[in-house]
Amino acid sequence: MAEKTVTIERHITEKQKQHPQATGTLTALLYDMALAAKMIASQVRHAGLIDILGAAEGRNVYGEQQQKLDVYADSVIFKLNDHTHRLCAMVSEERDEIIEIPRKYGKGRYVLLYDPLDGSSNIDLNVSIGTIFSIHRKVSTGGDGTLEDILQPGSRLVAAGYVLYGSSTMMVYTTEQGGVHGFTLEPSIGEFLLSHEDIRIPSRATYYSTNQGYEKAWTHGVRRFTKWLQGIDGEGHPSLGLRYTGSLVADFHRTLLRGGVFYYPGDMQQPEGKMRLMVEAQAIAFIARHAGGYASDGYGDILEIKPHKLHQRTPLFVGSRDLVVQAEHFIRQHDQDWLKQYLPYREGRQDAP
Ligand code: P6P
Repeated sequence: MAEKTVTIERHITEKQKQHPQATGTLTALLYDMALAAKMIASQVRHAGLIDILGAAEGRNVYGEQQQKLDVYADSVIFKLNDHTHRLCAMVSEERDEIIEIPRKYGKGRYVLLYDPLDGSSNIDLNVSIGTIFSIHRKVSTGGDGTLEDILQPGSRLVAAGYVLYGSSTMMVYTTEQGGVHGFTLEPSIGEFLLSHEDIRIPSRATYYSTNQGYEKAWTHGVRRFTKWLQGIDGEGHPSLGLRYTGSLVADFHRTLLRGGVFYYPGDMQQPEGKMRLMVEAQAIAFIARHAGGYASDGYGDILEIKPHKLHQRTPLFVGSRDLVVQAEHFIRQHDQDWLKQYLPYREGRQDAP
């Protein structure tokens, strides 16, 4: 745990000073994501009460038109970023198309990709939910952002992070310079304070995390991998406990801090899996890599996948490197039929079957 009192703003600014060529644009972008996190957290905190306190005609306690929280979170992030002249485009899990920067505002040289409120189906169960974001550098020559600027491999990301709305609100971010840092919101002063400096995934795993309710549909290799994690199949691996919340950010955050592996595999019904490559998996994989971990789709490094469509899905195995590599071994050994279905989709030679 950190001893000194450092706000996220000061941390981001001090990191920027280490790069004289930095213009401060990325710093301001990250700062705005921290502001969005505070605004979304304030609504998430009393989400469960809106139904109790909400006015009869569907308005919330402040007389505002009651919005679904994920729509609200999406609009907060959009409105904080559409006019800042820092972005040339945005991509949201909530919207089918590329989000253009309104004509009246100047275009910048970054692209912001985000899942505004991941796991929102858990809100009325009071289970932790999260926001996921990542930032690519513009590569095309024109002013407006294009698919070329967006469909870049995760290895080219400039920054990525998530916000976890849990027992406390935490924001975790990393940049291309490396280092993964966690900040906990002190609500009484509205500041994110450094609480987890330079997070490294522990080499000793504690949990595995997956929805084992789908085991019947899993491929043989994924089932063998799961038995190996439980210490049932194969010699020598200590059996791990199972933890699963059904909220990616919460399950990944635990994996980041305690070690282990989270996985949402592809299967023969849905070879491409469920996770969105551009607005979920790339960010998670970038953070995992900078914390000494690894993220794979079961075939190879998530960060090396060349995206071919905006809402492309991917299987996801992420956490302690040795465990994720072991998953790849089991899949290579036992799941050639699944690979034959999935690889054409991964390479953009065919859409999801
Ligand atoms: P399942 C939430 O809907 C989500 O996208 C992730 O946050 C989570 O990891 C996954 O889906 C849960 O899916 O099928 O286990 O409910």
